[in-house]
Amino acid sequence: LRQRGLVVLFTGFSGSGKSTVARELVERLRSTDDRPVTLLDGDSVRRMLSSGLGFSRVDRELNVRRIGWVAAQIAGAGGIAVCAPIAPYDSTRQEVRQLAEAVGGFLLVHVSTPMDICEQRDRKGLYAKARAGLIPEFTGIDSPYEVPQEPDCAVDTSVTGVSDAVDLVLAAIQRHSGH
Ligand code: GGZ
Repeated sequence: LRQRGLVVLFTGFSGSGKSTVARELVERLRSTDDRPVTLLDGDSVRRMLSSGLGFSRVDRELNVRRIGWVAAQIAGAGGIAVCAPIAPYDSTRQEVRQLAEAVGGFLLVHVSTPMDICEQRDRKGLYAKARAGLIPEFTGIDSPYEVPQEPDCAVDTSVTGVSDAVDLVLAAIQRHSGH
């Protein structure tokens, strides 16, 4: 009998470390789990699946719903989908949870790095641009981020290293699958 599939949805600010932790998680899963693993990163999804969408509430919801649908297809076929959009709206995250749980498992991982630290890091210079008014509707500045109240796992990359963060996510996956 084939194992059940799984959707792992990361959520957190730009620059919180979602992609870094998600990429490392994918590597670790590929060497420890029999199931095929697919990464749906914010960047590649925006380029390949959601090109043309902006950052209004409606567009973000549509983006995250598309990710959720693809992820549920993967989970339905017995795979693991690791997704790393900002996913700022609770209702959309719940929708993805419903879709995923109907075909496999679902875990919400909050990358809870505080926004002031993401802004201090400003790896891509986006916060500076947003503060200067060059990027409208920037999450945490003039677009909301709804903090998840009951994530399955929370990691703050300003206090936890990437490898320890991945350990915490893997432990949550173990708990979730009941061993
Ligand atoms: C937030 C933005 C914005 C605005 C461009 N607000 O650090 P990044 O660059 O690589 O990650 C951010 C990414 C967010 O896209 P998502 O698809 O993950 O967002 S959502 O789940 O809300 O649909 C950032 C960049 O795109 N970016 N403009 N206005 N982030």
